[in-house]
Amino acid sequence: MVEISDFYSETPVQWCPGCPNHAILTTLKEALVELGKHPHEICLVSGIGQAAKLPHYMPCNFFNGLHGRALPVATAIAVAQPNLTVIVTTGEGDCYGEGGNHFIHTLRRNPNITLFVHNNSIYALTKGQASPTTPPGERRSLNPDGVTQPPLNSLGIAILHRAAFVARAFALDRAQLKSIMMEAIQCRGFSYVDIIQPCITWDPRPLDWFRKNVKPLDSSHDPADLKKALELALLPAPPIFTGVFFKTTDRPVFGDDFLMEMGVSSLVEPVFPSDKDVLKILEQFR
Ligand SMILES: Cc1ncc(C[n+]2csc(CCOP(=O)(O)OP(=O)(O)O)c2C)c(N)n1
Repeated sequence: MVEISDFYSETPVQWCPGCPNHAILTTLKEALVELGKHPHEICLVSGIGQAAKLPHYMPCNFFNGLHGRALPVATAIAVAQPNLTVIVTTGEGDCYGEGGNHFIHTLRRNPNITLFVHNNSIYALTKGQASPTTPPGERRSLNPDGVTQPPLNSLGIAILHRAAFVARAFALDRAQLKSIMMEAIQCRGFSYVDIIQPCITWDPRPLDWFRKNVKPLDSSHDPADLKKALELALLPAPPIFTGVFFKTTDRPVFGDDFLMEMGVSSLVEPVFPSDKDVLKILEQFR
């Protein structure tokens, strides 16, 4: 049986005390425990940013690469070893800005991976520049007169491309976040969750602004209804709606055909080196 202590890591967490990223980290661990996933069954993939540091704080397999480039790496890992649960953690700058091209093409491909975007509408690691989701009029360090361009409608784009699972959650609603995370991880195909993660250091809006303006979708919403999901995603914010917007199982999963043609279930075998071997490998980098 897997326990929350199996996900304990000694690496000191670098986020500000009180940052909602801590809630996302704890909730992800709880979701994985509840799903019975062991750390060695998981591969976390990230790019660069505060959000992208999350894999450092979990003792799972992980790949931390270039800014914006997590999705193609994750796609390759999922195809090469379909038995791994592949999860991408990223910021909205990393995913919709630097990695915007990969976001779009991953939607087209529909690989069996889960994407969690910590959306704080700010480039937090580099100290407060506007990001692709900063609301118009908001002042950021390089936009002292306020942002003039409209934010990217990432949920709208994902629904339009019929991603397997499209949802938005709120880092401070941990019960809803956990249930959405569990559903996303269990869903086969590309599961995408935009997580509202207010930045307590650089965002001029206080946490209470988010508590007031983030609202769950009406429980009558049917995620199979693409047209309604798109309508909801196109509504002007605030309020910022959370919940499962769209779900479908009718698209082929990227890599399935290829593996079937090759007559194999994975391209690589998992290797479990002993603790002693791992320490020997790590010694080279000290
Ligand atoms: C190619 C490249 N461009 C820019 C940077 C500088 N940079 C590092 S992190 C970052 C912003 C990350 O923002 P986001 O993804 O929103 O994550 P957050 O820090 O807010 O969690 C930027 C611009 C970089 N490292 N590489």
